[in-house]
Amino acid sequence: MAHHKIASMSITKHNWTKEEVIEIYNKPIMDLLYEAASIHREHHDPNVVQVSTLLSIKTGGCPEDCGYCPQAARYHTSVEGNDLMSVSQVKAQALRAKSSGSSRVCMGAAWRNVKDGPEFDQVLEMVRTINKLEMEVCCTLGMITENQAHRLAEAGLYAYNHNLDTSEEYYKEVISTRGFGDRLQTIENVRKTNVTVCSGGIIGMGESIEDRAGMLVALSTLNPQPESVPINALVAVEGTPMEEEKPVEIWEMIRMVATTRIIMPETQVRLSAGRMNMSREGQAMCFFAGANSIFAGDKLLTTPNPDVNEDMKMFETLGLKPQKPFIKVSQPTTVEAENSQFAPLDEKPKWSRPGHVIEKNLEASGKGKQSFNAF
Ligand code: SAM
Ligand code: DTB
Ligand code: SF4
Repeated sequence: MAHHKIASMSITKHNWTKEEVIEIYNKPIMDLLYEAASIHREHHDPNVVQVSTLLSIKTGGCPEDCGYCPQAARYHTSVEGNDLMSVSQVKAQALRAKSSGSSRVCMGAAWRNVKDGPEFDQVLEMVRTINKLEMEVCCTLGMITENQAHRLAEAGLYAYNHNLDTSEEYYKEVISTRGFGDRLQTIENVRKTNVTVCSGGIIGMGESIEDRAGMLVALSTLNPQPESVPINALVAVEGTPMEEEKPVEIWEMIRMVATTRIIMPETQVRLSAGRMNMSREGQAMCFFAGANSIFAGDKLLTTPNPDVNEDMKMFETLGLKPQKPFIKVSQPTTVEAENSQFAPLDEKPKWSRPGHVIEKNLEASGKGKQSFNAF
């Protein structure tokens, strides 16, 4: 049996085409689920699900115009901005997350990109602190340079999250303040270190199946493929340009998860934002289709998420076990600030600013409303 299992191991393919991915996505559900579940159990324990806790260490006031995001300063959402959290606050939250079964803390900051200075130094200290708690540490801080990636790696960062979010074509309809190429560049910068890459996207933003496939092609042709791929269903937040988008159907989520699993067999596929709208049965189908990670805790970054006790009850019902930390990749060593090999370079990287007009974004922003009225 064991021999058979090894002989049938699918080899990771890095040249998926959009047509091939669309064909997989559109398979009859029974065939799609069977194929995805089979590949899933060749590469992972199907009864183990990794649990991450999100922590918004710097909320709101972001200068970008991402059409889905409640934290963009230009949209009128109910998100209240906060300054960077203290290291001791972060430590307390990480300990809470650990005791509720999380193996990873993912710290998010509403930044366009990281700037060298006291705030980044404070984030590095948060990374050191959480790594010393024997938890995997992930950060999502916007664009970073190679030097900043090395400094995060030295502090003991396990993963860096930077989503492609959608296809290169549809990206232009969602964000005008940076380009798709900037995302790829940051992922490349992370790849120069031992930090693992977490990159995925959002469905339900009005994109086509072709766009979903395009995003998956962009992710799966990265070599190596990202160690984790979050699949988010849009949380349509009032005040954002996407406030009126219809919630995605559970079948779309199942298809997206299954397709991701088939084309990226080794990756941890994370069932991310949008679980508030999913039944347990729907989520179970996603786990069967190859999702093997979730965000736990009653809040994502700014929007609600299922209660962690309810999630643990669901795990019990389904016979799922939370994954222990450092199973896939060993724990990084933390280098203290005073022993760092990488001094800040105070670079001024040339991230792009396409600046094209996205009507929906303009209308939703305060400025847009004023100029709209002026006509
Ligand atoms: N500012 C950094 C950046 O954009 O990379 C990090 C934080 S940002 C909030 C991280 C990710 O959250 C985005 O790339 C997007 O995939 C996801 N996200 C933001 N708002 C969302 C929403 N309303 N629904 C689903 N996912 C969302
Ligand atoms: C990811 O792919 N999803 C998370 C995490 N990475 C940073 C964020 C989801 C945010 C949902 C909207 C909110 O709560 O603000
Ligand atoms: Fe800012 Fe990130 Fe939100 Fe875009 S997704 S507005 S960069 S916090």
